[in-house]
Amino acid sequence: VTLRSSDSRLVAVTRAISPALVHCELTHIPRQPIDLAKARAQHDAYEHLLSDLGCAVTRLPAAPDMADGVFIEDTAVVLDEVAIIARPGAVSRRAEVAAVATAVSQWRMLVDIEPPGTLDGGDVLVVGRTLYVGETARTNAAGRDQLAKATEEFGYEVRPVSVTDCLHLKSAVTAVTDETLLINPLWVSGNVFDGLRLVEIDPGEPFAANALRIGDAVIHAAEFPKTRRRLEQIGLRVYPVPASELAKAEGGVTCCSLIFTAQPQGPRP
Ligand code: CIR
Repeated sequence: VTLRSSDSRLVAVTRAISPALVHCELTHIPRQPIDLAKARAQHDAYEHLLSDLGCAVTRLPAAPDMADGVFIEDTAVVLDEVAIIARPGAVSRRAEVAAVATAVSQWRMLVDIEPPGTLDGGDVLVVGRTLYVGETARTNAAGRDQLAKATEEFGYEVRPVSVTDCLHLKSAVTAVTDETLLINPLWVSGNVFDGLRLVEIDPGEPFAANALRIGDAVIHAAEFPKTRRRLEQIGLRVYPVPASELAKAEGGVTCCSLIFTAQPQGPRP
């Protein structure tokens, strides 16, 4: 794996799986039994892969009363210059942010999303200086406006994106290179992403649009081999990880980490 020089010291913050995971929030899928031991083994393998791909992994402890705490992506948006501490749309998840804010404050200046704003990190897709933000039940207009205000001085622009039939924007579309998105066109329209190359998921694998890019490697759930082949066909190096158990909690591979450069960067000249 070749990491771009700006990525040369990547941090991945993760959070251990809570024993309460079986009581997680569910919106679009029915509740199924989750094998906690298997979920933990899959999560461990995911962390090992992050480490093998060059990330320094910091794992926060689980909180027994925070069922969805493992889905740490939703609690913050960490940019090169600043970290936005989210205010999750699900009330049950609001307590998750405190420990994440404390951890991330080692690396970044923090800005909090305040009421009445709500924002889930899973709704924010960063492509260069564009922040595509899902219009979902979890992220409202006030949350998007606060994100825009906190980041405009660094040259970012927020673009709202409508999303249907899935939880978060990044359930429907993620970036696999600087200029390529992996997309489920049934859940989000590709029209918003002008100038970017779109790779569609295999239609038989609706949850396959969630991929996690680390440098020029792509982490992808092992349950979606047909979509994986599409990524390999355009020359990407895909690392499949078994992710079946957390998928039953409506989580994917991006959800389980916050990835950012160790060195904060100032505004561009
Ligand atoms: C929730 O509903 O909040 C969790 N059960 C799943 C969160 C998944 N996070 C993500 O897609 N970023």
